[in-house]
Parts: sequence; C-alpha cells; structure tokens
Amino acid sequence: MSGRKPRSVANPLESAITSPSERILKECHSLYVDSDHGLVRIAGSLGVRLLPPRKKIIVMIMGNHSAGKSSFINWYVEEHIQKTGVAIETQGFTFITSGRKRESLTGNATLHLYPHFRPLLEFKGVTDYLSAEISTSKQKKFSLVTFVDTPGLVDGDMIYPFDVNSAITWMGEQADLIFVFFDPMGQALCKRTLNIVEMLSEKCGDKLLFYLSKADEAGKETDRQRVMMQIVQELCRRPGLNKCGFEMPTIYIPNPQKPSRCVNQIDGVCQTIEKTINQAVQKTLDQLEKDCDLICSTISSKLEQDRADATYNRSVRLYSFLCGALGIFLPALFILSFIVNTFSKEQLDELLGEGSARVLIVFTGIMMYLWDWIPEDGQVLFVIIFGAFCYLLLLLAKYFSGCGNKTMTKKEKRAVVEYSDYIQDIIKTKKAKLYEWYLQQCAAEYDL
Ligand SMILES: Nc1nc2c(ncn2[C@@H]2O[C@H](COP(=O)(O)OP(=O)(O)OP(=O)(O)O)[C@@H](O)[C@H]2O)c(=O)[nH]1
Ligand SMILES: [Mg+2]
Repeated sequence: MSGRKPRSVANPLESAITSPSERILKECHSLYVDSDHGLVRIAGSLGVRLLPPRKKIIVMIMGNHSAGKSSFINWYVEEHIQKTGVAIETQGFTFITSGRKRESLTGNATLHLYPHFRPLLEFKGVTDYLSAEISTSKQKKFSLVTFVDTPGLVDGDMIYPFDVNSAITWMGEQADLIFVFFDPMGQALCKRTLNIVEMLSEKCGDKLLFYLSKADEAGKETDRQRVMMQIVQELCRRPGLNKCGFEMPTIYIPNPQKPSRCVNQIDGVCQTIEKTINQAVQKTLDQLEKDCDLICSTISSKLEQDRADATYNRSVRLYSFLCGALGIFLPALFILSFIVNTFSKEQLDELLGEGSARVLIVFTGIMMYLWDWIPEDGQVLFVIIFGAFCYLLLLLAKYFSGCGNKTMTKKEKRAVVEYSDYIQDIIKTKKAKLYEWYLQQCAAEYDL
C-alpha cells in the first residue's frame, strides 16, 4: 500500500480556477472520504469514528425583518439569488452555496445536501421552510462559503410556522460565523432578535458579530451615532450580553445611483469571512494531523494488545495441556498398576523389553506403594476422590482451552501495519506539503 497515492481532486484546469485554500480544503476532504483508503474508512475498520472536514465555512445572517440580510448575500455573490423587498421576504432558512449548475432545492433535497443539518427536523414544520440555492458564482470567496439566510424577525402578532427562536439558535451553533444585522429604521430594537442574540451569546458568543446595516439610510452622522448608541445600550441591558464594548461596524450596499458620504465598512465583512476561511484551513490541517496520530496510536495499541494476547494464549494453552495430560495420565497409571501387578518381572521383560519394563515397574511400583499405604476401609473413598480429582483436571483443561483471547490473523496484522505506513508516509507527507503551500499563500498575500 505504501506505493499508493491519494487521488488528487483537482485537475490542472480546476487548479487554475480554484484558490489554494479551496484546493487544500477539497484535498483534505478527499483524504477522508476516499472510498478505498480514506481516513474515515481506515479509522472505521479500527473502531474509531471520524468525521470528514467541511469544504466550506458556514455564515449565518440573522436580524430584523428588512435589515438587508438577503441584499447582503446577493451583493456578496454578485447575483440576484434571494428575493429582497420591504415585505417580509425571507420566511424560512435558505442555504446559498456555489456549485457547477444554478439550481434551487426544496426542503428534503436540502437536507440531503446538508446531512449535518438533519436535526433541524426536530423543529416541527421547518422542512417546508427550508431551501437551498446553488449559484455558479465564484465572486469574492463565495466558493468557500455557504450563507444561511434566516427568517426576518419581528415582534407582535406575527406567527411563525415553527419555533423560530430555537431553530435560529440551533442553526447559529452549527455556523462558523453569525452576523447580526440591525438596521437603523423601524425595528432596530426588535425583542425577538435580542432574545435570540442573548441565547446565542451564551452558547457561542465568539462567533457573533454585529453590524449596523443599511447605514446609508440612517440620515446624518449624528442620527446614525444615536441609533447605534440605542442599540448598544439595549444589548448591554440584557444580562446575558452584559459585556459591553460592542463593536458595530456600519455597512450598506454601495449604490452608484445614490452615493452616500457615510463610512462603509462592508469590505471589513469580506475580510472577516476571509479570515475565518483561513482559520478553517488551519483547523482542517491541524485536525488532519490529529486524526492521523489517532489512527497510528490506535494501530500501535492494537498491535501491542495483540502481542499481549498471544503471550497470554500461550500460557493458557500450556495450562490446558498440563491439566489434560494429568487428567488422563493419572487414572491410566492407576488402572495400569493393577494390571502390571498381575504379571511377573520376567513376563514383563519378555513382553516389553528390559528398559520399558523397568520404567513401568518403577511408576506402577510407586502407585502400588501409595495404594498399600491407604487403610483398607478408606480405599473406596480414595477411588471416588481420585476419580473426582481427575475429572476436575479434565474440566480445567477444557476451561483453559476456551479461555484464550482472539488475536489478529497474519493478514489482519499486515493490513493494519500497511495502514500505519500509508498514513505516516503518504498522508503525513501530503499534509506537510499542503501546510507549506498554505504558508506560502499567506506569505504571498502579505507581500502584496
Ligand atoms: N439604502 C439601502 N437599502 C437597502 C440596503 N440593503 C437592503 N436594502 C433595501 O432594504 C429592503 C429590505 O432588504 P432585504 O434584503 O429584503 O432585507 P431582509 O433582511 O432580507 O428582509 P426579510 O427577508 O424580510 O427579513 C429592500 O428594499 C432593499 O432594497 C442598503 O444597504 N441600503
Ligand atoms: Mg430576506
């Protein structure tokens, strides 16, 4: 197996159009899922469960109704994928991801594409409000991102078809980044949004980022500052969010027809996404190293256990043989002694030859000596006890013979050693190369 090479996913044409990060993530993924010698399969055969790494990061966008969530996704992807407008447009969850073909998927197909998200089914009624949009866009870092657009949040009489608070919280826990959009209009301080943010902050506060969206609509700089102060104050008032010092960049979708003098930090959002992708690449490579080590250490402990089992089996086999041999030899000698006793020495010499006859006479002599030593009225009891003892020896022999541990066959041993060599020689070398490549890419980006 040491000659095997993991199949590379990227052909020359593909490598020309994909970024190093994308290729690293794809190659790592294929090292796990390869049907012949993927890490998931190798680990599975050793009783270890591994999960293949994700090929993309997940960015969930949540916030009030009409905060500009869908518009941001459309801007990032540079394609009008999600419906936008002043009405409540997004009522469910939509995964927006890149692919080879433009496609729209419904609930069940979406869960097929994202099996990690199957537990969403626990939120009754959510399947009908689940969809996926696959776009061929390669803009910005879209090929490495899956956006999750979430239902617009409102207070009051609005009835959601499922438990929207819990569903968004659960979804947020699965994401790598959670953007919360607050818009300066209308419902900036929507209670439902604040409740969900509070829950998410408790569970995964480090992924939460707040943005003042549609900042170009906030009017003058002073108005914008006031809106921001209000939102931050409201956030700080929540016990679960009482960490203050919230950062809240102002963003808006640039509109050439309506230029605005307001500072737009939307590029910072793209940089945050990029940073998270780089962290995901590093995490994936680190996890690959850890998983390789886990497999190798499982193999060495399996081999060590197998050696210990083999030693144990040898001693158990020896005990079984000794007990069995004694269990047969002792009663045989006992009966033989009485038979030999009926022959004279000369008859035995003639029958067996002088040497064998002497050995037989010595052994049976000892037996008869012991027998004579037993008082006559105890002889029956002795025979019973002696018989029981010999039977016990035979039982012990049987017990020991079934006591051995299962050991690996030669073929199995060869297979695990080959797995270990394959991981050390091929996968680890591959990982080192990918890491080097990743570092080169980082260095190149800093040089620019
Ligand atoms: N001026 C301005 N308008 C924006 C901006 N972003 C979105 N809008 C407008 O705001 C309205 C709502 O935008 P959506 O993207 O549909 O908002 P949403 O958060 O997805 O809304 P729901 O899906 O209903 O929750 C639309 O009419 C957009 O054109 C922005 O940055 N500046
Ligand atoms: Mg929307």
